[in-house]
Amino acid sequence: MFIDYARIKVKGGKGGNGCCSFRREKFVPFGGPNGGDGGKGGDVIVIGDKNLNTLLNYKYKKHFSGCKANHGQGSNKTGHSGRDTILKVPLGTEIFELNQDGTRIVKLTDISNHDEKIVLAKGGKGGRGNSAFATPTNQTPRKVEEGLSGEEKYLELVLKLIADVGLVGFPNAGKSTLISHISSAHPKIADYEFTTLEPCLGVVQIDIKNIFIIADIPGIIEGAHLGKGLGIQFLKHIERTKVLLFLIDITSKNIIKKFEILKNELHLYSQDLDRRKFLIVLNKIDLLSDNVKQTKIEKIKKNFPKDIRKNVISISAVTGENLSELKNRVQQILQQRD
Ligand SMILES: Nc1nc2c(ncn2[C@@H]2O[C@H](COP(=O)(O)OP(=O)(O)OP(=O)(O)O)[C@@H](O)[C@H]2O)c(=O)[nH]1
Ligand SMILES: [Mg+2]
Repeated sequence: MFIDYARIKVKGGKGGNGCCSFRREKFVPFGGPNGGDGGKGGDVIVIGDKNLNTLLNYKYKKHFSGCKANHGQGSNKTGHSGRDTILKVPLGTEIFELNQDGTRIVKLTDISNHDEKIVLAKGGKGGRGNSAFATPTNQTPRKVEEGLSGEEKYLELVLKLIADVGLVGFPNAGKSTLISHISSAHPKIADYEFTTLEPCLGVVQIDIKNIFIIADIPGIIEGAHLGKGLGIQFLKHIERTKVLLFLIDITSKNIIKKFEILKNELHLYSQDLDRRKFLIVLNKIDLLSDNVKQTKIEKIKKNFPKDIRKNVISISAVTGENLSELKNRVQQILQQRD
């Protein structure tokens, strides 16, 4: 199950108490204090894991605590520290600290690398044992400290997948077919709308040195920003991309309008996304007969404003026609300096 949002509570483990003890040995009368300090409570630590792609681990279990530390012991033995609790999250997870009422206070981190980690809630310090309180005037202190409680935080986890290229299009345009042909991904493909219900990433291999990651998301329709269809909730997964591919079925009516609708839905979601580099990919050219194919493609291209005409490319995700050219053009854009 793909989960891209979770709210959890984290708490560091409690520190161990300091120990009150005195050295008691044969022939050593009045042995001094030897109560050790309590150990430190375990931290709650988040760590990025490239093998994960969902926050499912945080859908049901919501509370995570570091382990309690052991108390100090006689003979100046410090208690064992509590074990840390490790929370693994997929790359692209943003973590916000929340007030108790659920409003955001601050962004704590944005985990984008494998093994990247930060402490979310520190474990409590151990209390000092009585040997720490011995002074020249009080050589038999009975004072000890209690271990401190760990930090406690309410957190929001938001996953925004990390990909280089995002696929945007109406349902049925062939987005999943395309990603399954050019990458390692195998999403469900079917001849009905909203086949794709959750985002999917695929790795596209250009050559030995060059790869890029492409994201397939559920289809967008007019009014998606108002919640129509599956809404625009999935657009966050293409927010971090560098290039967008607007995929449009070449046999559909009013292609320019379709492109404008898609652009507008993106614009209403985020102006930043609206400014992203893009290609307009006309798909399903295998459905056009050979004698009209080229003229139709040229005619459609001409209908686009001059400045974006050069961004139009036509392909067939099913037969593979022009897919190498598409991959190369994407790669060229990715290599451009911003
Ligand atoms: N003839 C032809 N059919 C295609 C092509 N690409 C996709 N299709 C068909 O179009 C239908 C929809 O394909 P999908 O890849 O599921 O479309 P999608 O854009 O992912 O759709 P949603 O997940 O609903 O948004 C399927 O029946 C595909 O076989 C193409 O290049 N040529
Ligand atoms: Mg799909």
